[in-house]
Amino acid sequence: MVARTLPPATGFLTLVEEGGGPGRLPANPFAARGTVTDLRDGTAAQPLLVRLLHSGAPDGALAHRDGLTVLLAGELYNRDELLSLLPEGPPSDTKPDTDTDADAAVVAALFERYDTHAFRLLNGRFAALVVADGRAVLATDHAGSVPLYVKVTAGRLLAATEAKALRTPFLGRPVTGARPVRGLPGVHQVAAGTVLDVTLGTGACAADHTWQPPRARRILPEDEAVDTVRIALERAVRTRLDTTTPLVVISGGLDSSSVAALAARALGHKIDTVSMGTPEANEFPQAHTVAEHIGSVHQDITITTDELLATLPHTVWAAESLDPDIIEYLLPLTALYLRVGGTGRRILTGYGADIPLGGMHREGRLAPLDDAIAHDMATFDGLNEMTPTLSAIAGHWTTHPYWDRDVLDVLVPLEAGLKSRYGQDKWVLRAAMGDILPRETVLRPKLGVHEGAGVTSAFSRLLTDHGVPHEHLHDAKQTYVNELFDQVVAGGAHPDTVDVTAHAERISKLARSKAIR
Ligand code: IOT
Ligand code: MG
Repeated sequence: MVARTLPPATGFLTLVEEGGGPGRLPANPFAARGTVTDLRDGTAAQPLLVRLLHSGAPDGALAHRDGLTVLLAGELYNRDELLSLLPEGPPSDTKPDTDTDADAAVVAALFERYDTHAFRLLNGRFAALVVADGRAVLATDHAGSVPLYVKVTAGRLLAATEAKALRTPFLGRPVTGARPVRGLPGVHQVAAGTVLDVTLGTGACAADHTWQPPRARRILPEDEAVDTVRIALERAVRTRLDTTTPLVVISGGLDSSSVAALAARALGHKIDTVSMGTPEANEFPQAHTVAEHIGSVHQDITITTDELLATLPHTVWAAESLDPDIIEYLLPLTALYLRVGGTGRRILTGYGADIPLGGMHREGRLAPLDDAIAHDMATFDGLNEMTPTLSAIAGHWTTHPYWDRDVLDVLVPLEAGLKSRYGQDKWVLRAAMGDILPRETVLRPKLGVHEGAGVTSAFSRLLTDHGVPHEHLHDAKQTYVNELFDQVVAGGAHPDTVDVTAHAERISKLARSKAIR
């Protein structure tokens, strides 16, 4: 079998019509790069038009079973567990020359048995659609890490992994349990860890949670906590690897270095690592320490401030996020993905570790630390910080082991005293990785991606240089991001056509006039 680096599909756009007119898919381009294939599927009563975004082997993205069609973008990380629930063995629908246990086929078999509850069983990074018996069921993974958008009217449903793909004139009805998208009337985002059950005839929707972040905290002895974290993370990294050489984006900090070290150990051969810096700041020496320690083939990439800022529109275009802080975190990663080269790489990151571990929270007291964790776990939905589209604009697929469902179920509920201990933040992770990372990496304090590479200063300076007063900086960044969103997501403009400097000038004028008032 040919090594499959990327999932069978990394995105989709689909139209389901009750009664089945000929129907047409909107022609909006995806931000994600890849081969696009249009297919007609479903039944005569419920024809399904599908535009798949894939890397050359889309067969596994669709599965059928007794009048049921499953469409899946992304991948599952607990296939073995799931297959153990299917005593009749692996699903048979797929062609003999493809994986017999293609993820979509596993979902189809589980759906037949468990209906929507099937999605409570899955640990993965996916957006899915199931069409059966007058219903269209849409689901995201526990973290909504592959965004999923929908537009519904009686008898018709459009769904896509990018909101911009759903720019169409027809008016959608309000969708219960899903968030409206700015500037795209009728378009809603399916919530994280949610399954949305749509009755096609009426367009009525019912949402149900498949996962929620734990609120209770577990008290564990140090050793047990450390072992549990190590085992969970090891499994999450292992299931995210295939037979190809992965690329791990490392900052030289604890989170990403841990992923790289575990990946290198799991594969038993050299992996690739890369880190980015700007001419103003970088953490290259720290990254080199890690690369040498784990024996990776390492590359440094320096990205100029101008190049970084020029990527702002691409970051909003890819992430479809309206949060200026998130855009700031994602900006250097977008620029890095655009520069790593190669085709269709499988990229692992340390993204998200700081959320369940409270790594961005810099004071030792436990109550505010646990509050910050509870708050961040309750507010991540819709920020799209984990979206695979960020790297898909360069044709790559990312996956984030710390946001594996089972890793979160270990990390989030650990009592705060295991996260902040002996004067160290993220103590339990440091202790769990002590034997496979250099001592200085294990002891390094946290630097955010936006700090280590001098990114905050770049975005801020773009605005302050144009006269935005400091006290209006955050507001100005919000307006800046909103307007970018209006152009490249809601407006359908290509990010290359956006002049970031002219945009900054306009926003600055606005901010200055506000400051005067
Ligand atoms: P940070 O933890 O610095 O970076 C996230 C990941 O991006 C790293 O684990 C690493 O894989 C990659 N990365 C960062 N810097 C570099 C670099 N210079 N070169 C190569 N790869 C790099 C923000 C942050 O500080 O990221 N993200 C936090 C918090 C998110 C907040 N979101 C929320 N509250 N909803 C995080 O947990 O990742
Ligand atoms: Mg981190």
